[in-house]
Amino acid sequence: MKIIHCADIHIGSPLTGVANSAARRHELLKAFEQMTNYAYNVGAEAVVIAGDLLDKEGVTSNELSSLATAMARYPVNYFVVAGNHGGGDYGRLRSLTTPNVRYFDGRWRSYTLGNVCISGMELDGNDAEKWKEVATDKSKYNIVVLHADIDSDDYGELNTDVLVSQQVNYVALGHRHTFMHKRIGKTDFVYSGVLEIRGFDERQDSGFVLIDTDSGKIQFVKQALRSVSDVTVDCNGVSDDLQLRRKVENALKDVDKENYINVTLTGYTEERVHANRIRQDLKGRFFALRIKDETHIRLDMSKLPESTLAGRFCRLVMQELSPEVREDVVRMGLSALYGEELQ
Ligand SMILES: [Mn+2]
Repeated sequence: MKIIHCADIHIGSPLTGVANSAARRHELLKAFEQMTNYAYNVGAEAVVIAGDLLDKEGVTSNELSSLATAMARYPVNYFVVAGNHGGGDYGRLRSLTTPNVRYFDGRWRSYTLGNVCISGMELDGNDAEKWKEVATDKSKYNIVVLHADIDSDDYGELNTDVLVSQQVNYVALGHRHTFMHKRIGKTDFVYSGVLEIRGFDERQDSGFVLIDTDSGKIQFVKQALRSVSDVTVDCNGVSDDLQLRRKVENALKDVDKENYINVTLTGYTEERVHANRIRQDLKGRFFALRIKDETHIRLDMSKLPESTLAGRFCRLVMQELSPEVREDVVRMGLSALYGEELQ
């Protein structure tokens, strides 16, 4: 039997600080819908969702209804653990979903689908007691669905010893946002990671896991509407902002404009350059663009005569300050002297 494991979808996330946040928020739903299409097309009988299907709060009725619509479309079973972001919104979701969607609660529950037994519960402060009553069926392939951290009890106790000794085959985990697979004894502990990244800070592959319970094969399936593209631009020898822009444009020629483009400027420039101006020039050409300036200035004293204020300032800095702080002081000092905005 084929089963899909996903988690950390965070529908309704406010995406504060993320470029095009409203469009992106809708794309989280699209990513979910795409996963349900995949599940049906690959012949999966169930999708287990190991927590954080919804974000903390503020999920709209439209989003909840959209989830219910996506899950009602095909004859596929869904098993949902809410996780540490659980709350009132799951009650609202529950009232909208069809009977093929089942929710775990504070006690162990098991569902049997053919030769597969799917168990799970919501972890809370009383986990030690609950771990005495793990529900599995040793005659079947056992999947346990939990939202927890494998290395700490901050989000509830994940008792790996009990799961291994109960010969659970697959532990479907949520909470960590990156795919991770760890085998202990004969038990596979797996984090699916996020279904879709939420912005620049998530640079890992997004997707879900396809489990084949007959062969025991576990496969991470990449799925991404957008991802982060890292581009490093070597700015050695650059003498002005137009040269810099040309370099950056050249480096971005082949990137997917629909991705999050993360540019880092490196090297020694001959003059101070202004990343913020390049950012302004390129505005609107990409779904989201970030430019980080890590260049250094090769300070050429012959271009800074002692007769000028800038020249005297730079000489003073070179004499008086340690190499570690010189560069920042020169950068800010010259900006101030030239009447520019400090960056
Ligand atoms: Mn999460």
